[in-house]
Amino acid sequence: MAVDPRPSIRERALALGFDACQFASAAEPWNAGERLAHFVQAGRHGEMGWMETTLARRAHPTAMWDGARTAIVLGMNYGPETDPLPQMADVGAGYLSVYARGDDYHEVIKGRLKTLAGQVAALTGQDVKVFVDTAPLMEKPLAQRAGLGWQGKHTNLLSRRHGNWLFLGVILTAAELEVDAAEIDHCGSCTACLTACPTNAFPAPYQLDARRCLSYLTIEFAGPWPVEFRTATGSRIYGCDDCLAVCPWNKFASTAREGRLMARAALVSPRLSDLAALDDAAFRTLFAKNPVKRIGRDRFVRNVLYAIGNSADPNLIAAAQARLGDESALVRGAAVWALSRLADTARFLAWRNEAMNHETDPGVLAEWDGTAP
Ligand code: B12
Ligand code: SF4
Ligand code: SF4
Repeated sequence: MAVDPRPSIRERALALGFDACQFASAAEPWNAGERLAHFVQAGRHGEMGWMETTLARRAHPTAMWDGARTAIVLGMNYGPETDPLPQMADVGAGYLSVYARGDDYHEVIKGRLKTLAGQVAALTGQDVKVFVDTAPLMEKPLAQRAGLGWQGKHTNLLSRRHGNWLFLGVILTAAELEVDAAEIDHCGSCTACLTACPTNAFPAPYQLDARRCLSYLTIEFAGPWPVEFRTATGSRIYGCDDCLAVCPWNKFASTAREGRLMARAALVSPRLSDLAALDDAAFRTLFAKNPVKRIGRDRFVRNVLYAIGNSADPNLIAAAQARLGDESALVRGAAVWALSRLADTARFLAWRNEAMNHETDPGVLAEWDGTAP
């Protein structure tokens, strides 16, 4: 391999729509595997049993493919047009995380990674393997090693160039290519992501307990949630962006240039009443080619009903009532919970109106103890 293939690989990656393409050793040892083992031993993966069963292969790229020498790490920017968090003020609307508002990124990235991998194989004459998310490979530490960014205190990879909105994908190759310098940590004394988390999911900076994370609960967790998290989820019905969105490095972020990752209008602030009424066919149609489809209708409607319970909007009582006879026990249980929450709200409003009618001292409103009228 007389000519350095990296500039050509990078150029092709950018032409395929990736926003970053850098190189790291796939063979050098690291401590990420031990940290992953600690995460799993502490039970922080919750019901994601596949993390346990693939632990040995996940520990290091060579544990999965001992021929791997270089990792080509790709990033694709999915930056939103505006800060998404203010959208949660819209009572009656559900909040889908930014990554789930367009086409499924696995589908967007996979084909392009394969195309690029074919080109890498042709340029280097060496074997390649392609990974995006579902394969047992730790993408974030590889991306930090390749200099794409650093793992922040919220454990995601962020960069000075793209902020927090970057999907990752990896190609492993048997070719020994020159590598880029690893990125260093630029979090400094900031703790914005840690304090923004609505469920205190960070036992320490740089560590996440997935069992407390709303992204895990809304997407990965199959059953009824502990009540503590039902109230904390607010209107978040798929994923969560709080720790990403509050990060000050987003001031350097730009809007996604890949049209398929941009938000579909129907998935920004969708009405909770419409979502609660989705049957399986309507759910599949609304979320065609979108990542939400993966969790299935029942789990999604469970999330919607928790959000309805949190809405404090008596207009949503009918939407929850309509689910009391649902075929899914998970959905029925969530509907009962939503109605009990809304009943509290309705009783409070009735009590407040009563108090107002009697020209009661407004200070009395602070005395509501949940029992009157
Ligand atoms: C499992 C998983 C989840 C789980 C667990 C998340 C997690 N932080 O691990 C859940 C379901 C909660 C999840 C949520 C999300 N995910 Co996810 N997820 C994954 C997956 C499949 C594996 C990640 C993994 O191995 N986790 C295990 C832990 C142990 O690994 P880790 O975070 O790297 O752990 C490091 C730190 O704990 C650190 N550490 C531990 N102790 C200490 C101490 C010190 C001092 C230091 C410095 C470091 C340190 O070292 C560990 C090893 O690097 C990856 C894809 C992949 N194959 O890598 C996507 C991935 C991480 N997810 C992604 C996304 C987008 C998300 C969400 C933003 C989606 C959303 N909006 O809801 C949230 C973010 C939540 C969060 N704060 O992390 C992207 C992240 C892209 C990026 N720029 O980082 C990935 C890479 C998918 C992709 N291909 O783009 N996810
Ligand atoms: S995604 Fe949400 S719940 Fe999960 S750690 Fe970040 S802020 Fe907390
Ligand atoms: S919010 Fe602050 S601590 Fe968290 S990742 Fe961003 S810079 Fe680091």
